[in-house]
Amino acid sequence: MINFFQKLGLGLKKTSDKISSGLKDIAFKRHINNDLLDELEELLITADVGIKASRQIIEAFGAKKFDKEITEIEIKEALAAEFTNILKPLEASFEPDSHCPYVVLMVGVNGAGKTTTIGKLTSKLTAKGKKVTMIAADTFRAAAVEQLEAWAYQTNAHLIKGTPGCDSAGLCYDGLNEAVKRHDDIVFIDTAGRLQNKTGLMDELKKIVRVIQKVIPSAPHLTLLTLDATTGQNAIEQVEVFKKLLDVDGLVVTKLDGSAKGGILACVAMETPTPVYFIGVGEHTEDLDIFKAEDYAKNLFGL
Ligand SMILES: Nc1nc2c(ncn2[C@@H]2O[C@H](COP(=O)(O)OP(=O)(O)OP(=O)(O)O)[C@@H](O)[C@H]2O)c(=O)[nH]1
Ligand SMILES: [Mg+2]
Repeated sequence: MINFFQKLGLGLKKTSDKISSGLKDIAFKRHINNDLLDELEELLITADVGIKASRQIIEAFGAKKFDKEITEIEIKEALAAEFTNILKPLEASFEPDSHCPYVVLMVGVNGAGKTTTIGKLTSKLTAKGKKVTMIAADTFRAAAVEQLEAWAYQTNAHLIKGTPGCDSAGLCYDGLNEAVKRHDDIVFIDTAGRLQNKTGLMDELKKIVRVIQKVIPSAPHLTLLTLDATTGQNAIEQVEVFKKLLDVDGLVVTKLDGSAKGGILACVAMETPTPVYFIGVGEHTEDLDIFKAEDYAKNLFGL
């Protein structure tokens, strides 16, 4: 069975292939001069690394390697090292402590991967003996509740669901009280997907936060914003809008498999630095893992 590093490599292959074929065209056995640095910067921009991050990476690279003759593999290694420096501050560790329960609020736009991420995380946690409750706060769509219910069944988690169309904040209030009584370790609140420009639904999130604080004043202990990596630059706007509304503690970046936009995390680091708790490279439990800057950067450059 392949490990997560290899999966990440396969997932980021579209991006790394793009970078590799671009490098082949421009950089084989050449002296590092200003023209080459410009070409490398453009190549990074086309991989969604973003203008600021691309410039910073190329400046740092140029400062060390200017006027040297360098092979393609050395270029990749040097660029990956600079990329790691940019991404390193985004690393985060998920340590649900003994808040009894530790409450995780999952937010994000439609289809980003919120429910799936909750399912994958729960699967890992219940396997370690943790008691998990999931609250199906997406009360609009029956299919949304069924989807979470399937994960709850599969992972031995407790599910709290309401009647169709019921008030999601009220459901969170009741569900959290129940989880406290059950002495659960962790509660995941699965919210409905909401586009960042729909104010009604966005306000509802604030209401959920106010209501759960009536049960546990320190909750939510972790607010995670799920981003779909295939959305590219629009992800930056999503982070900014959700941050204005909520105390977003960190990100989950999904669908890094099949995305040619693997450079997007560098943009996040430069434009709106936010810790990345997990990355997803597929639909199954083993396709989610913590974010490691160096592994990510190496895979991005096909190393
Ligand atoms: N390839 C791939 N698919 C993923 C990943 N994460 C989630 N998905 C798929 O993306 C689709 C949407 O995921 P959901 O978890 O339902 O997304 P959501 O944010 O809960 O969506 P809404 O509740 O509709 O807002 C599902 O088909 C998932 O299986 C990933 O890392 N890679
Ligand atoms: Mg969902």
